[in-house]
Amino acid sequence: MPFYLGFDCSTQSLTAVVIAHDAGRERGIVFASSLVFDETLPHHGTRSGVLPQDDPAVAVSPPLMWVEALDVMMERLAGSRLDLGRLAAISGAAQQHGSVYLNRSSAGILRELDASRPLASQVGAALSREVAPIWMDSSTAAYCAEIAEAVGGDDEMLGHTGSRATERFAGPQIRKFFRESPAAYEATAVIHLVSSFCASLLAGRHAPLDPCDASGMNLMDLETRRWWPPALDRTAPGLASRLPAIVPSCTAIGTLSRYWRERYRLPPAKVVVWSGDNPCSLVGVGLVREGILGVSLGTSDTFFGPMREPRVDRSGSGHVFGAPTGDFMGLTCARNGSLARDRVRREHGLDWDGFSRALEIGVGGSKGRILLPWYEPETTPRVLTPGVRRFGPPAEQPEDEVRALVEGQMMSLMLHSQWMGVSADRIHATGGAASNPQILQVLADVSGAEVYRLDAAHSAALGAALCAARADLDPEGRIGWDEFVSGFAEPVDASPIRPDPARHALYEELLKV
Ligand code: ADP
Ligand code: XUL
Repeated sequence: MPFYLGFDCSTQSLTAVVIAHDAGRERGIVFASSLVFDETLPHHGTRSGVLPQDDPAVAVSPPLMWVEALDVMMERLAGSRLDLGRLAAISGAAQQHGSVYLNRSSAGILRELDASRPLASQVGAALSREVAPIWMDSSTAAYCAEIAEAVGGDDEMLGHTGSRATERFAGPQIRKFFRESPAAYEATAVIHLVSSFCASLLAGRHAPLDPCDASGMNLMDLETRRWWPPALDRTAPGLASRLPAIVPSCTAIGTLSRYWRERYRLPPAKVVVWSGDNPCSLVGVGLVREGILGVSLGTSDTFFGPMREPRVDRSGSGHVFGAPTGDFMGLTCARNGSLARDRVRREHGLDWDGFSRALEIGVGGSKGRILLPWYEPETTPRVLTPGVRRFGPPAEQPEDEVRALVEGQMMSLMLHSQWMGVSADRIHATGGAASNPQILQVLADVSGAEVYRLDAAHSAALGAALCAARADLDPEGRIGWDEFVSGFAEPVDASPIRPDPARHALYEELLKV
């Protein structure tokens, strides 16, 4: 049976998942491994995957860290007991919105990668910018305003691209780079997202984007799934020639380049277009048609669901992206997710067990306390001036603070997802914090929905592996997605975490606050 490899190059870590899939009944995960950037590659100097900055609005990461991580992970795979001769196709998911800038020699460098030398030692010469602005960056508000005005207003931008001009999206980031570093922009030949950058490393040539990730740039027309010329023209001169092509999700774009085949004795597997982590998670948690919603409690907290037709968020904080199934997805993303929980946990000297116990002891509704943990500028709702906001009486015990925090996060996610217009009675939860049943109980109580936990660590990488399999086994899309993902994207526990009706009623009241 063939193997399919899916990566997830996220903010804090790189994950690889290999599945066995032959479109029949025999299927399963045969390998999974993660590396945390700060721990495995400390010489890049990142904290939680991001380079420390004085300005809280700026968030950048070193692309060479992702390059090196791919090399380390392939070495791990090659050293595993897997029969990699069966590897038929590879795809990946990556944190969305981050942009990588390459110079004119990059095409030649990618083509000629030398298998006897580490990848990062060769790819450095292909970059026209040492750092990549990532999704946590909120430094482009002025450029968002310029672009929105030039295309005819935020509604116009929203109607065409699925999002109003958004600080972390690649378009405004590209405008900032063009305006503040014109010479470096001039020296840039190709601008990738993290997804297409990683795919290029595998294929040994500049890889295209898929519509799901391209819709996180404020540059693509959602309806046509092509670049939208008015946005391109108003973002930066000569941008059209610097962007990759857009090809349908789950399509093969090349074969594994000589570098990987010689260095790790891998077969000439198909390289399949990569996508964003959220679109891949959609598939990885089994949300292939409307009706169920997903929550990913990773570095960011995101709430998402499939949509047949794009319904945009007129209030401006939600997004519509393409979905790997060819439909659409709605998404709300809160930046102060796991890192905020981590921070409150540490401030009270708790480990995760202690944090969970605090949630258990604390009173539902926290006696009217709400904590909105905007330690960093927040994406949803849009808050450019960071700072924690508190409502209700001051906390007396650590558990008051912990409950007020998690409740505040979950209520905010629900409130700012109402625009999707879907009432969920079932939520699939994933991401690092989904391993915590007490956090999921708060989610169930706030939303009133049954919460099913999915394999916490691997949903995006699994979704990517499923896209790789789809490209190889069923490129025409004859098999329904439900059937294609069944057996993989299944809840970990047979029974869900159920909402408590009394607490749900309490949160309905608190939501008004
Ligand atoms: P990403 O993919 O965005 O890098 P992950 O989905 O891997 O992030 O989630 C990582 C986060 O999971 C960590 O920042 C940590 O705060 C959180 N986490 C890990 N274990 C627990 C736990 N038991 N309870 C709550 N949060 C947890
Ligand atoms: C979504 C978003 C984040 C990143 C990081 O819009 O910014 O979820 O994809 O994982």
